[in-house]
Amino acid sequence: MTDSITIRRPDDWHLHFRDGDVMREVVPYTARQFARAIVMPNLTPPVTTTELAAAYRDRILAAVPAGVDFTPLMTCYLTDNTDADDLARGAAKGVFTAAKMYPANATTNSAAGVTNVEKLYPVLARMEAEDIVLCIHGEVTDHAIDVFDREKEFIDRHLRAIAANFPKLRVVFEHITTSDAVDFVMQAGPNVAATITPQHLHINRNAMLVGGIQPHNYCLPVAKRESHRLSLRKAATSGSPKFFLGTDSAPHLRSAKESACGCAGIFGAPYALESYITVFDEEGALDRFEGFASLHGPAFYKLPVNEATVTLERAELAVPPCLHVTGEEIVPWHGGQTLGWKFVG
Ligand code: OTD
Ligand code: ZN
Ligand code: ZN
Repeated sequence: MTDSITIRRPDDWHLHFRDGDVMREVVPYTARQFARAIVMPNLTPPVTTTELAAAYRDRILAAVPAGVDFTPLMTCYLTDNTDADDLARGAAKGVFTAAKMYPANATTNSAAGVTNVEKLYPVLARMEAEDIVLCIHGEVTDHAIDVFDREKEFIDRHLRAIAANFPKLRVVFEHITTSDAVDFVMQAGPNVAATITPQHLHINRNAMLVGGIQPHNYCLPVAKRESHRLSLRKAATSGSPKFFLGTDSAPHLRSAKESACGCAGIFGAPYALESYITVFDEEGALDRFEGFASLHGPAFYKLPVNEATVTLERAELAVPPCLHVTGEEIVPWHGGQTLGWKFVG
């Protein structure tokens, strides 16, 4: 039995840091385990310009603990009014690593997202020409569509067309939750990839709805039925370079989650690697963990792999039931559970 594993230092290809005091307190959790992270731009107001992204990047860098090597990779929040020239300039200057498309109102702080995907086509054409990565929250927001079907519907209504119209555009289908998404990504060209969160590998929708409502298992896109979870586990542990790590860590205080209208989002950053490696261990795929965590993402983003390494050991890890951010309680992913792997450093 493998009791210890050392891999190149991983990156988190989908993450929410927020801003201000919360950001300052959550950055160290990510910087402890990851060398880089794709930072989502869904602040209020959203990060829509090179100038806003550069300033946000500086605030994040100021929150990285001394002596820790961590690089935030910034994204541009696409809207109906995105200035493609500014996006291209920001990408050329190295401020933007990608641009993020949210259908308006698909998830937390996405009200300024695009109201019509096709209207964004001129911007997508420019991104294809400049080789800028497009990250997509792939769910339709049509109220007539059942929340459990919104990802599949997005593929059928929009994603197939985007892939067909922009055959060279690099697209990351973020936080996929269905076998439909796995199938779509598998049959698409090498320019289409996906991130997978730890929660969607661990839980199905029962974890949210059985035995009382479980707000700490609620995130968007919502967890689906078991067959989808199994398909995600197969994809993540398959060794295919099309799938890589993206926690979608999205911190909300306990009070905001345990509410009559609880916020969507799971704070996965603190024990992210322990969570993912548990899945690879259960699937007998520890030899494929490094690819998913540390190699496939850089290859897709055309960035160098990290030179440093991290080690995880087989050991009991009691995840605290709650942590504190800005003096308030926040429940981490796996809070109160015991895991069988520990991040050593
Ligand atoms: N999902 N919560 C958030 C974002 C993600 O769709 C996402 O990327 C958030 O709180 O920012 C969530 O459930
Ligand atoms: Zn999203
Ligand atoms: Zn997210």
